[in-house]
Amino acid sequence: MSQATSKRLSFLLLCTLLLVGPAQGKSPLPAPSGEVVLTVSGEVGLTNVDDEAHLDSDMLAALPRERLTTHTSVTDGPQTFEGFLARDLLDALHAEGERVTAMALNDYLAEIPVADFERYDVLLADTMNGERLTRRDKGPLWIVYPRDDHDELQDIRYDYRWVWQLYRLEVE
Ligand SMILES: Nc1nc2c(c(=O)[nH]1)N[C@H]1C(S)=C(S)[C@@H](COP(=O)(O)O)O[C@H]1N2
Ligand SMILES: [Mo]
Repeated sequence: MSQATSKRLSFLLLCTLLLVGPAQGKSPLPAPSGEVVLTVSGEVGLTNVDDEAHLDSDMLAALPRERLTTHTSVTDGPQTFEGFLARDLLDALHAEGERVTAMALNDYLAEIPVADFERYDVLLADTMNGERLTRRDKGPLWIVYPRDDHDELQDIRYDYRWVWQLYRLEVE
């Protein structure tokens, strides 16, 4: 099987898993065919490498796309982000836990209650103002809260959860 064919196939498999949803029970996640962007470990129902979910950009692109415009604590003026909801990712992987530890390429980490993702449309953004976030600048993924929509999110207690250069989530 050519690489393009197997890439296409794993993409279709993931779409099927996402569409069929949790009712179907545990099914193996297809192996990533491209560079791994995000790894989810811990209490995840669907895994593909040992007991972790290793996700490439095609697999992440299969999640419903969301857009969010908000101020941030590190930029001037509102910015428009695109990506997928943290909630949709955890649902798609059948991940169940109380909190996630979000880990960044620069060794920063933050603990985030999963309740945040249920209460708010928290985005795992891969673009800002139409430009893909690169590892040099806040990429591959940036956790973005809908700060402008909820007064309580405009608070230092939430700012530290906006992990940029996100590459790993541990669900506990
Ligand atoms: N990858 C990464 N994400 C991060 C941080 C960091 O050092 N590295 N700092 C956090 C903290 S403590 C805050 S308050 C916000 C804003 O950080 P800044 O104001 O220091 O730029 O980003 C958060 N996300
Ligand atoms: Mo901070």
